Amino acid sequence: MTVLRAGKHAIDVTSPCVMGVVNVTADSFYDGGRLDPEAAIAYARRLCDDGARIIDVGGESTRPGAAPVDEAEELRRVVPIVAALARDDVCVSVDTMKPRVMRAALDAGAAMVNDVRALLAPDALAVAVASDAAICLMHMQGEPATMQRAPAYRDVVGEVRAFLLRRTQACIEAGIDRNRIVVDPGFGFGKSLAHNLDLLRNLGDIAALGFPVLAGLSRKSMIGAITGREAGDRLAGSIAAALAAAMHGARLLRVHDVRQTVDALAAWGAIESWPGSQKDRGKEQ
Ligand code: HH2
Repeated sequence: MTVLRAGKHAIDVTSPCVMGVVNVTADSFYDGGRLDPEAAIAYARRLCDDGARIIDVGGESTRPGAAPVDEAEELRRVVPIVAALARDDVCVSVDTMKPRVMRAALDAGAAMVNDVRALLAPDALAVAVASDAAICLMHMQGEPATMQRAPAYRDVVGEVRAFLLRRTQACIEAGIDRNRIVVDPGFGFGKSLAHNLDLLRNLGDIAALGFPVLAGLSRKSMIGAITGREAGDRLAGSIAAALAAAMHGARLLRVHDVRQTVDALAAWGAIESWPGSQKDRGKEQ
C-alpha cells in the first residue's frame, strides 16, 4: 500500500483518488463566482459526499489574465472555508503561492499545501517544513500572466522531471518526509497542447521519481483545443483525460466534476481489478 501523509490523514494512493476543486474566486476559468463562504462550504461538502478524498481550496485564479488577489483578500476568502471543512475532518488542501496564506490555512487545519510555484517563494519552504502537511510541488514555466504566450522546451518531459527532482530534493534536505510529497507536471502552466500531450503520454517518467503524481487536466484549454468545446462543455474530454492520466500513473486527479470522475475511475478500477473501487474505499474511511 502506498500512503500519502497529510497532517492527521493517511491517504491510500495505491490506486487513483480524486481531489475536488473549490475555487473561492471571482474569475476562475470554470468555477469562478463562488465568493460566498457558506455556498463554498456547502459545495465542498457535496464534493466529499461525491467521493472526493481531498478538497483543494483556492482564493486566486492562476489563469492567464486573471487579476492578482492581495494577501488580505486571499486570507479572507480561504481561511474560513478551510477551518469549517477541517472541523468536519475533511482533508483540506490550500491552493496558494503565498507563504502567509499557507501558514494561516495550516493554522486553520489544512492538511496539504498545493503550490503552483513549488515552494520557490521566499519563506514558502520554511512554512512547509514547520508543518506536517502534504506538499504538492508543481512545475510551471514562466508566470501565470504570460506563461501561455510562447512556451518553449528542448525536451519537455526531461526538463519537467529534472525540475521536480530538484524541488523534491530541496524539500527532503530541508526536513520534509518523502511520504508527504506529491509532484505535478503542471498541465497548462507554460505548455502548448503538444507539450501537455507529451507529458501525459510520458507521465510514467514523472511517476518514476517515486512520489505520487497529481494531474490537473479538468476542463482546461487543452481539452478545449482537442474537442473544440468551451469550458462548460468539456466534461467528457476531462474524464477521458483523467482516465488517461491514471492509466499513465497519476494517483491524485484534481477535478471539478468529482461524482463523474469517481464513477469513471470505479468502472475502470473494477475492470482492472483494483483492490476496492473508489466508492467503496470512500465508505470504509
Ligand atoms: N491547476 C489549476 C490550479 N491549481 N494546482 C495543481 N497542483 N495542478 C494544477 O493543474 C492546477 C492547480 C487551474 O485550475 P483552476 O483552479 O480550476 O482554475 P483557476 O486557476 O482559474 O482558478
